[in-house]
Amino acid sequence: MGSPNKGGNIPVLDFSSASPASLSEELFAALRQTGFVYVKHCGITPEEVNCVKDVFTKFFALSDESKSGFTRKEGENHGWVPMLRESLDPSKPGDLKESFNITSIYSKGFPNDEIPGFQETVHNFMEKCQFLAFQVLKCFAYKLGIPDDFFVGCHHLSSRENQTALRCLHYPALSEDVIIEAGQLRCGKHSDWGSITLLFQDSVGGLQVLKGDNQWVDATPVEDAILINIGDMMQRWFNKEIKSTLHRVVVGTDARTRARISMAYFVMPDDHFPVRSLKAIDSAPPVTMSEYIRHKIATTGHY
Ligand SMILES: O=C(O)CCC(=O)C(=O)O
Repeated sequence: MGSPNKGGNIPVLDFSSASPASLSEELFAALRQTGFVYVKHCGITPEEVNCVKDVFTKFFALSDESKSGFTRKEGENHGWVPMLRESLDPSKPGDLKESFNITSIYSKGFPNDEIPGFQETVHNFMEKCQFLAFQVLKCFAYKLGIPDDFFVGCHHLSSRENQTALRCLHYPALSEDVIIEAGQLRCGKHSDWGSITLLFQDSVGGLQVLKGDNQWVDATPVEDAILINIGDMMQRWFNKEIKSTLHRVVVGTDARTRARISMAYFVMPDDHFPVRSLKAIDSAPPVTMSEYIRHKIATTGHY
């Protein structure tokens, strides 16, 4: 089992030292605790992470006028989402963040003129994420004793019938003229909707996870480690044996002086694949990712 300490409240696993069978057991045991696990040496290097972070940082440094040419369109997920536009927890004021979502490398709207190599850099990174995601999905199949490729076979991550997305979030340092309202967050509390999420944080911190005892605990960043968490669909496949945990990003005491950047690769099953529990017969009825996204948009008011 990985070290329970270095990630604070979240276990840390080393992917390099484990056989597929032990990796599957360790991953599952770690995820049972909070639905989150840090992984190290998992095939994506810190240099590769920095390279893609760099092109997103350049994008966020453009003027709002330049960025507005890439604004996310109604009914789509791809594109730029300005500060305060979303409140992932609809009961709170707008989130103090901006983001750039990439739904597919074939989407239209990449700032390649402003930032040469943007699309290619993002594409290469998404391929790396896809490889890691498949490795993790195979571990889950192993754990359930079903064919290795069961989950991989319903995650055609580069297809137009699949909503898997890379989202870079920028939490800018908040100048004095930005009023921080009572209860306002960097990113409101929510669970992720898909199968799993790969999260790349920097060293600033602010991410919190809701534990079983209803306490918010810090997901303290671990150097060169990637955070993996369970989404609502994987929770359903496992009949809640592993949880899709609520999480949020709070406004840190240094928010006026320090910016934060994170990147989340949201892995989703194919739009029309019926997701039902693989553990029990009498569970909730199957749901497809596209039905679930429609339901979430209707109930939360945003994509
Ligand atoms: O920025 C983070 O650390 C978390 C972002 C997140 O939870 C999300 O975009 O769903």
